[in-house]
Amino acid sequence: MNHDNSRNLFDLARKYIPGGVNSPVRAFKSVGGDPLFFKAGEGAWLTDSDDNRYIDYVGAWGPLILGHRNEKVIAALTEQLEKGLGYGASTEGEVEIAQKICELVPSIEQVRLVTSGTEATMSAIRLARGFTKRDKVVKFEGCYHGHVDGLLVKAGSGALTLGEPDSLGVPKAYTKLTHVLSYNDIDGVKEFFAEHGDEIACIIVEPVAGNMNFVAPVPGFLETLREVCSKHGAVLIFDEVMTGFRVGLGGAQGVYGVTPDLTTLGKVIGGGLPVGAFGGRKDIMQHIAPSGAVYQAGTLSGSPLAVAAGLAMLNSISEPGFYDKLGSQAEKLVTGLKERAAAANVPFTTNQLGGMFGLFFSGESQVSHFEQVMACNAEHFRTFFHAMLDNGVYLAPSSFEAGFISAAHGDTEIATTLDAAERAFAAIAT
Ligand code: KE4
Repeated sequence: MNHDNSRNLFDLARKYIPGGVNSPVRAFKSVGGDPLFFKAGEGAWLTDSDDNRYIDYVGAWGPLILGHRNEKVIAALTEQLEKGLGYGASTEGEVEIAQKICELVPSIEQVRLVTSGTEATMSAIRLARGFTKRDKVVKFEGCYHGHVDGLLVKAGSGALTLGEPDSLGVPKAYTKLTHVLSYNDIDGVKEFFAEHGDEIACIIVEPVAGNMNFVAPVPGFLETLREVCSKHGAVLIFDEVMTGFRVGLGGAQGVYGVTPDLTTLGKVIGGGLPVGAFGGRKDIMQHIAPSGAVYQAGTLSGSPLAVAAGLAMLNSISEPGFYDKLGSQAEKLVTGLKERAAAANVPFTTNQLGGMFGLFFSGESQVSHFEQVMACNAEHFRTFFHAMLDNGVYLAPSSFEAGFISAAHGDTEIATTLDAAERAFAAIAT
């Protein structure tokens, strides 16, 4: 495949944009080589700047659950464009999407729209601190909640689990208020809360972790988080920016039957445009300005264009059978991949839930902990990633990211992907 235009664009981009990208994961750092520049998407397909075409399993990192340029989303945007781009004032669409979100996610009694997942998680944590009048928060190693200062921490040493800054520019004063526990470590959570529970404002967790590849909660893990938060008066925040409307219509909380106090959303609810949201128990949300004393604001919050796209998407995914079909296509994909890896004698396993999946070059039968993710064969992933790219399949350019399928991924796309995978696994086996 010819990538001259992407390469020339990347050279120019690095002159004007740090690292040549507007978000680090796009730079192909962990897979090597220069990043691709794309110019169009249609259904399950992407076209890059050299007119190469790929079946897309990134889907703009989750939002495009209907595929690129879904006709209903485009129609809704076109209609709104005739009326204007935004007014800096309330619109009927904002009420409609708020009502729709509250109907689809019963734990959300009130919701505030923002313009990114980071803004949603940052605001939810400020709200939890304001509501509980406590400062300390708990997160889990391997979970990512956006580039919120206090959450850019790596697991501290020792039992105190105090967070160490994981980025320059983050004051230690911020991260020492963040405790980092191990995902799926039920006993560790119980021990920590037995000692510190009454100091904790909130737990923030990805109910299905999609930023350490794809790791599902083990039975009892989410239930334990619910128990310790209820017992100690801490707020349980499910960060469903990625899993919301992705793993099921009611999100991960609907799949696992565990009710958080607050939920953060993003990606799918914007239909591909900039939207985030946080919402939950009305007695907590009431503390958000202007009804309460926890300040939060945003110029483009509730943008009519983003709301129009989000509403069209939410209405489409609410149709009966949508997730049955999405999940069965994803299952076909991961089952076929495992079969081809086995045929090539390549150690490989997968996780999958709804329209989200994880690929692991690991001999483990099941990957459920951060340590297992870290032990995967990075070299095999890199070889696989580039072989798939050369065969017209675009996977997330990092072995720590989840994959996403859309309603536009039909049997043809799955079959073409599996043919490419057969060649890619062979490239590893040699
Ligand atoms: P944004 O601020 O990027 O919209 O959302 C942050 C965020 C919050 N919570 C979860 C669970 C998330 O997955 C994210 C962002 N996800 C990444 C993909 N792993 C976005 C891709 C990127 O950083 O470019």
